[in-house]
Amino acid sequence: MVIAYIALGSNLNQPVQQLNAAIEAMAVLPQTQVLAVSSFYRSKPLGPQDQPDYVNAVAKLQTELAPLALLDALQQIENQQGRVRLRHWGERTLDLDILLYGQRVIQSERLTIPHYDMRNREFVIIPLYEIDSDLILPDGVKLSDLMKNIKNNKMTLVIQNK
Ligand code: ROI
Repeated sequence: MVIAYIALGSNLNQPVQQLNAAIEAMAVLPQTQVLAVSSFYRSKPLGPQDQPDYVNAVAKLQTELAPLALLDALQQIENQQGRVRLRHWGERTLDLDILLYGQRVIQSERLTIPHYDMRNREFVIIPLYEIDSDLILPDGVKLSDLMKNIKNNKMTLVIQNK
């Protein structure tokens, strides 16, 4: 059993419903339980600004799926929900990114864990901190220290404390 954290993001086709459907789909994955889900936050796009705001959240899973099996399962959920990606760093119906997989560090063709940019993204750090304020990354960095680096949180709450 491993604890994995998944970042959810959407800015197309009713983002709140996209996230809720993704959480329901993760809850019925084999050998997997959803232990917690953060609040939903509205965030300004990282990338081109001429796209809608995002809704972001983080889910905490307990799973027996191996990292690549979990990735396959998450990509299947993205595809089931009619994933559209219109351009690089552009709008998308659903993104499910593995942020952390236990304390594992993985660098392979398909997977980089921890997520390469998670520590710079307030729409990841803030919901993650809401779920597990005492989390420590595999390199020893404390999530609480990453929280201190967030200068002004520009996000707004969409749905509190799912
Ligand atoms: N920007 C925000 N605010 N939230 C996201 O989930 C998100 N996802 C992305 C890019 C295009 C980098 N920008 C984002 O993939």
